[in-house]
Amino acid sequence: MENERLKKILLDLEKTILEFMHKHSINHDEYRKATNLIVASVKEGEESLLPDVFFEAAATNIGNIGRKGSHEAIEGPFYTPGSPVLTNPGRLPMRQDEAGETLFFNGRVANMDGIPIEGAIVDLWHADAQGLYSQIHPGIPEWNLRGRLLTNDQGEYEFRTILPPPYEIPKFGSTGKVLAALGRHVYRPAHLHVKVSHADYGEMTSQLYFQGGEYLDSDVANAVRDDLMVKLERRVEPSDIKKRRLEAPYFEACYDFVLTPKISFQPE
Ligand code: MBD
Ligand code: FE
Repeated sequence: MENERLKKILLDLEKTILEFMHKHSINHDEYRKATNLIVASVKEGEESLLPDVFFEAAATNIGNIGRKGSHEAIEGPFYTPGSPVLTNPGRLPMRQDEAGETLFFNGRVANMDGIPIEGAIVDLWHADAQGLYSQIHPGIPEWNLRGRLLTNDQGEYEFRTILPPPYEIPKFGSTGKVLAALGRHVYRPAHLHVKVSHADYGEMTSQLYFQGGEYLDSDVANAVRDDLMVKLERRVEPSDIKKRRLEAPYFEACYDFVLTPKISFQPE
């Protein structure tokens, strides 16, 4: 079955690319430039970034058609499994002097009947205040701003972290060169990446954006959806600040996840 689908898709892909080449009279010089760009993207470590910027959102949108739980979002190129397991509420691993404003990210995981799911794993990762990801960009502690925790018996989770800025795609790598040729900017709006899983439910990948943020209308990866927006609440009340044992105002953002039952889905 799977091999039949694979064969059908590969044949159509080959046909589509050949038609495209004839349509645009792609000569050998241009062909080699294109294959060299792909080779260069691998050398630069952009082999996931390049396709993800252009095509991952389409795959995710197709997967969301008819989905009953919370909509999924692109994983992006920078997920690494096996991050530290934290207590709940927990604080993402960060440097002593980690730059950025404090953010509490919390919410609830429930099933489609609204019943809270205890023991769901919430796996969070995001960029630091410079827009850089640990394990991808050099000089950052291994698990910086990456961590997992388990929901409590109310299905609730809470992370303490810092507010990430918009993400800037490297301008001089292969991905940046293609974007420059297209006349596009290289930014993604600020976002949090998250995966939610539980043995009895289907794993989901999400990504959350902050209402009012920059580049929401022009995400270079075209992956923003209304149902992935969170409101960033700025807490300035002294009583709130004291309750959190902080010295300065902080941000809070909330998002609830709905998981779907585990089913094995076979595409045609
Ligand atoms: C990211 O952080 C990201 O999520 C995507 C899709 C592309 C580049 C960087
Ligand atoms: Fe990202």
